[in-house]
Amino acid sequence: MKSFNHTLRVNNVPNDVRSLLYHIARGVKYINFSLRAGNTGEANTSNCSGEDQLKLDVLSDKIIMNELEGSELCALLASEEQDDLVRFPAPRGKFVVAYDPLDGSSLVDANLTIGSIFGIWEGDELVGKKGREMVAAAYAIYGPRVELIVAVKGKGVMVFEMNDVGEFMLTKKDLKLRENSKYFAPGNLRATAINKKYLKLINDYIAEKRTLRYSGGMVPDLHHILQKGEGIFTYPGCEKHPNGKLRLAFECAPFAFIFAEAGGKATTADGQEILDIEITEPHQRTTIFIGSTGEIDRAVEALR
Ligand code: AHM
Repeated sequence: MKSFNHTLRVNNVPNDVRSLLYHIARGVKYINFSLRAGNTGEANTSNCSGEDQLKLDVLSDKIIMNELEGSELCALLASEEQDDLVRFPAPRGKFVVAYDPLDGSSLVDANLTIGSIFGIWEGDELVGKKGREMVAAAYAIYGPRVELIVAVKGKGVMVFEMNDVGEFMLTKKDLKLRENSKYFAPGNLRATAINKKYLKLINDYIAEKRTLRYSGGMVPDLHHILQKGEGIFTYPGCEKHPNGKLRLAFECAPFAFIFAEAGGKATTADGQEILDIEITEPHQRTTIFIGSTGEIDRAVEALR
């Protein structure tokens, strides 16, 4: 039997972490149903980053919020879609969850693959935490198939696929990244207009006849790297946005945790480990280079 719960139990995932992940899996299932229902219109609201929200952004956020609140395991929730943190009154749970309920929502109208991302810490504060202190992280990918990828500290990366009755079943475990790669996923290419070192790095990849894989969705782009076992995703800053676009708590830290469990690496464009950056503000942004270790070292060196 390779059901979600059973797999986590036989891998000695602590009961409370397992139960929290179970609620996340249920939320992912409901988000998938909403996506398939096809209500892709705008909500006529914007989030704290000033981005227009879709009805699906709002609905996905509500689904995850309800699931996590219902778990009675959380002290604090931070959503990419909400300005404020949600704090639960005592007696409260022991976990903090930071999540992006629908990453890549600008791709929804084009019917491209999108995802949800979750980072889990113990405690009752998010500010002051580092990615390295996470106990688990997960992401869901809503493609032709729905998959939930889970990393629990020290237990590697597991892939579950949703079956036709909505259960997540284990399909792969112990995903590992090779040191070098032929794939590259270059985000924020606008930066090459000014940053000639970034332009040279990209031109070098092209000259080396590497394979481009970039969809504009962080979840599918990073999932491609994990599934193939190799690759690099780059998102440096630019003049207007020196820290890039992607958020530390909701996107970069959870992925850095998952990639570290797979033997990969994630740094800023300056070479600082993403897992060592302290969260000073829930919506703070960071540049990110993430993927096969040898590729990250090379890219950081190229931009030095
Ligand atoms: P979102 O918060 O609007 O969903 O944006 C996040 C997405 C990531 O999934 C992706 O890696 C990035 O934005 C792509 O940015 P760009 O449009 O600059 O290529």
